Amino acid sequence: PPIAEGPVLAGCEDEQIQFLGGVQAFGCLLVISSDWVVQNASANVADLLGVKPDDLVGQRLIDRLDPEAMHALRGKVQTLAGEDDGARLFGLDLFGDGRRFDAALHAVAGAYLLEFEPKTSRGLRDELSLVQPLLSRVRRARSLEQMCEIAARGLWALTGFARVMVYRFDADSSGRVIAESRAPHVEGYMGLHFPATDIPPQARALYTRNLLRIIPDVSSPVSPLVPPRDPHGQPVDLSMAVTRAVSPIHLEYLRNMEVQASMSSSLIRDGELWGLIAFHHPEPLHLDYETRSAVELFTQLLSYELSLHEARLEKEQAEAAHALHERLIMLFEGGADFATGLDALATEIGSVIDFDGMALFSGSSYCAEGLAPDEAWFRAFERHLERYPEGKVFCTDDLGACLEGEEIERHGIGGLMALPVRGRPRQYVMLFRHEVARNVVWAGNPAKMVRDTGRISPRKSFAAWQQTVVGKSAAWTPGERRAAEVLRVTLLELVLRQATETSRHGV
Ligand code: BLA
Repeated sequence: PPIAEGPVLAGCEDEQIQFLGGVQAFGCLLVISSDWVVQNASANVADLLGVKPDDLVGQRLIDRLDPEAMHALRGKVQTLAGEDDGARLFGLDLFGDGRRFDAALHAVAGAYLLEFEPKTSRGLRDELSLVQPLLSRVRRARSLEQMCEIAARGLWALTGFARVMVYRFDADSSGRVIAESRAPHVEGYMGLHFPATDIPPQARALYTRNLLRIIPDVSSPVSPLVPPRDPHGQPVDLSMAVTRAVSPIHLEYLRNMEVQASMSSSLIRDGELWGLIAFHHPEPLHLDYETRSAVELFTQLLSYELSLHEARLEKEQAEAAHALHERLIMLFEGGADFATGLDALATEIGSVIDFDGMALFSGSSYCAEGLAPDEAWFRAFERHLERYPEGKVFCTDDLGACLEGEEIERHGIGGLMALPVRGRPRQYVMLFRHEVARNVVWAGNPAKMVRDTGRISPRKSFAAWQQTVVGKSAAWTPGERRAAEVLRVTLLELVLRQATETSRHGV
């Protein structure tokens, strides 16, 4: 599909989102020196404290805050050991006037970030008490999809956001909505793919350190820091700040999505960003810090459960690959050749590796089933395999790139594995996968989707993503690659046995 021209979106990765120098309207930020003097204040202290930021800068915090609150803050500072450590205080009477605030403290380059936002708890419910039962439900789920569905539904009910999605990154950092819970009046994004550029690398890196962010209102004004720089003339690093003003490009994106409030929390596996839980609302929506912390805690626990689940799957897959070896030996040791047993072979391999079609090439004969090209295609493609080391599984999820500049049709194939099961003459078992772009459809009604005038929007993202995946298939997982190596050895063994049998019987 054609993508509307617009300013080139390259350079997304160059925006230094930690140095944007301001905060959102929902909270204030003070940069405090190690001896508790205010170095910088966000301009909106005027609204929240009735003090001009200039009048705060240079003052000792103790002259401004309630002594008890001050004591609590000092106590928390002692607990900040590592770089990205933070401390949170909920319901603090910061000024001794009965107004309650939620506060965050982070260490940054010899100073502290102190942030506070008025407590807006919706009252009666204790959100933390909801985390445990939700987690139990997640644990009882049978599949990863179901775990994510339960999580999305639970967080939808807990937070009041109109659309809650579990978004999973692929190996190329593009991503897909794998679970969604939403109000009937908002568009569904379930199953949609988005290109890597929608969440550029510096944002992904930041989100592995700072695990939750909220934009309660995309149209609210940004409050700059006063003065804009630290005493050394450097911009203040707001990486860990809770109130950090976000990238204007991203705000434009959200507006094009007709999203007025957004929140996301990071799903981490082995220190890497595995995915995000993304929250959208068509009107402004602020969740207080205590509730956000419950969401963040739940997301961390969910990350852990997802890791366990994937580790379990990988183990099962390794076991299945081993069992496949046993079954294939039993199935074919009688001497039945693969060509006549192709159905059985496909079923067996399919229990361990996902594929859409299979072919067998044995020097003189070629047979195929499912999504598989004909023998002429294979003959043309064979040159690629011949350049490849003999004893190794050839594997690609980007057939388009493989065949670039050649006259060979793809026939809707995006990925293939070729398992050499004999040297000379070469003999292969081939597994094929669909091109991903053919498997996906835009779930919403494109005409109804969004005002498509902005230069970035989900509609265009999706189109852009579709273009990037032409000629590609879903990635072969590490488990599948390992299984393919085991399988190759099994098949080789069977071929050798048959050869021995044949020669012993003098055929
Ligand atoms: C940030 N982009 C984000 C974030 C999300 C997405 C979740 C985190 C901030 C938040 O919670 O709102 C993207 N949101 C999505 C996607 C879905 C969703 C894919 O709900 C799918 C359902 N964005 C672009 C382009 C650029 C870009 C072209 O589309 C670059 C020019 C940038 N996105 C961008 C930047 C950030 C971002 C810079 C970081 C915002 C920040 O934290 O300051």
